[in-house]
Parts: sequence; structure tokens; C-alpha cells
Amino acid sequence: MTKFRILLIVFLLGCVVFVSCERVPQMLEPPPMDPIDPPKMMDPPEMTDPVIDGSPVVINELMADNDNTIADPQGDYDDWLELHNLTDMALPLTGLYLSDKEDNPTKWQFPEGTEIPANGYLIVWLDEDHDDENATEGLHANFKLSKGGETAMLVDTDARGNQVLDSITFEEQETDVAFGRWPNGAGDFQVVLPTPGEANKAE
Ligand SMILES: [Ca+2]
Ligand SMILES: [Ca+2]
Ligand SMILES: [Ca+2]
Repeated sequence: MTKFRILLIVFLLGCVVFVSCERVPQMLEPPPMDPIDPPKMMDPPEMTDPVIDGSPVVINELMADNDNTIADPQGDYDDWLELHNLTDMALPLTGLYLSDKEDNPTKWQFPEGTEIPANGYLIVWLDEDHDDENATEGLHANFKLSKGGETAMLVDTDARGNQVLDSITFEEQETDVAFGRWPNGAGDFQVVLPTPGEANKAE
């Protein structure tokens, strides 16, 4: 009788283990998952106008046909362009470029040591005069501005990828008439009183 009970208990235990083992794989299976949304692409970053937005220095005024408004340090009445520093810090311009050709944005490079004063102005003579380019007085670029209209561009350094910092496309210009931002430093270009090296004044 005792032997029979032991056998019965062993048999029952065996059944319990067998059933448990059968169930384990089912229990290990992961529960069915809800379908997941496919990963979403990140929204592209908001594009901002690369021109002028954020540029600390802007093209502020230009004269494409200077007959008797202002002479360069060598005494020539040449085309000129005024840059304006919008910040409270003097900024180095070394390595930046000016150009009048969109397909050649690195046409003329600011020489070593060029700086624009805090909130200040800087005149570049656009005289295409190679003697003047080597002159110690004044900045002289290797192109002129066309009276018939064209584009002038301020372009960042090679290291920063030559991004266009500011550009102005102008139509035909009158002799000794200045074209500049109004309000000074921030507004659109319009005919202004010639104020090379100073804040622009409305005509
Ligand atoms: Ca000209
Ligand atoms: Ca000159
Ligand atoms: Ca001015």
C-alpha cells in the first residue's frame, strides 16, 4: 500500500512537471504587439534667408558712378561701397570677400588685418586699379560697379564655406547718386543722400 502511494505521488508529480514544461514555451512567447507607427522622418530645419539674416556686417550704401562726390586717398573719383557693422564689437573682415559676380563670389578678398569698428563703417573703393590695390591707404577692390546695374555681394571666408552674407542687386544708377539702406543698416535699398563712412540719411 505504501509503495503504491509513493508510485502514485511520483506519477502525479511527473504529470505536473510534464504539463508545466508544455506551458513554459507558451509563457515565454512575447505577447502580440500592437502595430507600431513607422519611425517618422525628422522635420527639416526651418530655412532662413541666408542673406542678411544674422549677418553682423551688411552692405549699407554704394555709388556706381562717382563723378565728384568723394575722392579716394589717391585723388580718384571711383565707385565705392560702404559696409556697416551692426554689432557693438569691432569685427575682423580678414578673409571675407566682395564680388560683383554670382558665379565668382570670391573675386576680391579683404587683406590681412582688415577690421570694421564697433557699430562703424568701412569704405571699399571699387576702382579695379592695381596700383591702388597695392596702396597703403584705403581698401581697393579689383572690380568696379556697373552704372547699368548689377549685383554686389559680401561673402564669408573659405573656412566658413563662402556663404553669401549680404547681397544687393541694383538697377541703373544716376551719376553721383547714392543707393543705400533706409532706415540705416536695416531697411531696403533706395536712393539716399551720399554719406560715405557715416550713417545713411534719407534723401
Ligand atoms: Ca562704375
Ligand atoms: Ca582709385
Ligand atoms: Ca552711409
